[in-house]
Amino acid sequence: MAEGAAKAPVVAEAHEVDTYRLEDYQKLYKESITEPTKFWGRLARELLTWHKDFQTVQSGSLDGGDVAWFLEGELNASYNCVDRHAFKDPNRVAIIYEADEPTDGRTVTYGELLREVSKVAYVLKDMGVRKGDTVAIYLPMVPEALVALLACARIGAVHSVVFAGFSADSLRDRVIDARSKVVITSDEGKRGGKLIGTKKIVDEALKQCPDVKHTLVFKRTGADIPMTPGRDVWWHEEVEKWPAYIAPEPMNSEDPLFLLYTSGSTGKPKGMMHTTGGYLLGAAATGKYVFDIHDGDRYFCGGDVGWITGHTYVVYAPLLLGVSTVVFEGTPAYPNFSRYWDIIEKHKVTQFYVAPTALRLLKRAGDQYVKNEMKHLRVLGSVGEPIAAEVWKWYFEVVGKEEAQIVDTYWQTETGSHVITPLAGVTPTKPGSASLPFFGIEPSIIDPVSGEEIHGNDVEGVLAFKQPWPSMARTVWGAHKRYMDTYLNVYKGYYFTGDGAGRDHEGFYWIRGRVDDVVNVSGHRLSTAEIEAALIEHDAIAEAAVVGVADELTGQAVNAFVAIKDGNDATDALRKEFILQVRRSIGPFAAPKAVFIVPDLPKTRSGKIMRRILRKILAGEEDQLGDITTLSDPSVVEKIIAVVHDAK
Ligand code: 6R9
Repeated sequence: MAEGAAKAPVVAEAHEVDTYRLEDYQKLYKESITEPTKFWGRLARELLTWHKDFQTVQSGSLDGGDVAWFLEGELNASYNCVDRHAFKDPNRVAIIYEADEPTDGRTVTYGELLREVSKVAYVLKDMGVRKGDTVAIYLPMVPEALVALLACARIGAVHSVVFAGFSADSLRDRVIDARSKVVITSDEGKRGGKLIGTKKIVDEALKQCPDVKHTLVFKRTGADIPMTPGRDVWWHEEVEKWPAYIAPEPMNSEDPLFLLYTSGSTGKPKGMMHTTGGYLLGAAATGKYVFDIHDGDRYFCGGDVGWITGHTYVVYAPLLLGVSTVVFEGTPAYPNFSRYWDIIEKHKVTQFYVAPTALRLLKRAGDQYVKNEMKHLRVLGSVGEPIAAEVWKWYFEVVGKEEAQIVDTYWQTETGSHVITPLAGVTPTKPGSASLPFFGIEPSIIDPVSGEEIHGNDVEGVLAFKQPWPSMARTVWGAHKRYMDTYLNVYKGYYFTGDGAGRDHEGFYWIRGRVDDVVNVSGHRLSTAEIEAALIEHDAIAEAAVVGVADELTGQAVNAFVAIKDGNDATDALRKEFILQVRRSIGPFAAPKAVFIVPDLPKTRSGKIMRRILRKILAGEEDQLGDITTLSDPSVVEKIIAVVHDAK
């Protein structure tokens, strides 16, 4: 179906689905649900190269939490992403590096990538990294970030990327939880014309990580930075020592490929574990069918390698399919608001993938920045948060000139790859709907009150999946019970997404957003509990409650309510300190947009904070607070309303 795909009509208003164009999808989808073994077995052999073929396509169940795919099969992720393309065509461009300064970029061919990955793999081995060990990666968006991931995969090490916007404390927690003994980083980063002290943050974090024996430091800017003797070594000096080819380690399909920490409703971030065969298949299959990736394409995903979008759609999907992937170090606003469009024009980009938050910013900046023709664009993807209909239309009309297909892709760190999404050129689209399930995904809408599945169309509830799929995360690192309790024990026999959703009269899905205490700021997933924990580390804070509020630019914004200890005054200086506390503890992207210092928080008699009341007050719906008589002190509500009004 991806071959010679017919352009699907764009449906601005709900109307009857054109069944003819959907026929291929529907046939394959049906097979993927009724005969998953046949479907995925075929695709796994078509899209991946196996060192040893598998016998058992799938075993285990959602119920048991023991899902496994392609059991006896052996393969290597770096072989699949690099070697097989390098052998065929070493001069093909693998990475198009767009540096922060538009003039500083370069390209890396598949042949060069193989050499660099092999050398770094040797360096890691020399540092004592063995199959199954985790390696922490704290790097900006440079080609070496991809090299680092693939070098780990080559020797069977498990990469654990930490987004380089995270604070020293967050990095420390992740290094300790994953028990990483090696950290790969850079001297500095460069983003939007500003320098970031990457290595400084690592040094700070490692003060409390005695088990880290080695750090490998990529020289990005050449800044004068301290190197700890015996621990820190330079990337460029180490790679010179080793040969340009090392054989890839054959890995079992179910061996872990990586950990990626994500926020949930409870305090501590979870290290989601993805395995090799199933994850790679999800990446390759969605790259092929959703993005319609073909040989010779130049593909650009604006996500950061520190998040799942960067893992699956900057690194794995495009490289598995042997095309060129753009690695963009900068921001959409530097040197001006045309940056994305200039990159697309310059490299004749065929697929572009970004979060709605960036689109909102660029739409607001004005259409005059989108002067480029961008005539090679075929697919425009959206990810990370719901895309409002007017932003969707702007993307389609102004960026895509009504020629490119919009794919609003819904998925999660836990799902590994797209789960509800249109297939470019195949699925008719409705602005604001992620449309239909990807192959192998059997969505269910569940009534959160009764816990029962709601059948039929025109229904609302929470979103769950009824069947295991290859790229689902297998566990939370070192905490399988937490994995079961968060995803598989909520509704027995289902995977629970944590999102609310509706299924319309044509069976299209509309994602409504999180139903737990997760907020989505600029497509970044944050836990309110985690931000609250950061706030109460401050000496002056007695209690804190964090809620997400709708924000025109960032989708949601973090607002914090804090009760301060006696002897402190509610000053602007103190509010600033609280914001700084969150920046230091988690990272700048988690900083509250507003901090309200209140005499007390609305709590039930059992002490549970009623965040619902805070949300209503912020939304100006003070007349719809519902029953507040269950509060231990209903009079706090008036006082909180007064504080919020004063601030506005
Ligand atoms: C890929 C990614 C996952 C959460 C998810 C949902 C939200 C992602 C979306 C979307 C509406 C879309 N989300 N894609 N909501 N429409 N197309 O973002 O992973 O960081 O784990 O976040 O993001 O709420 O549950 P992750």
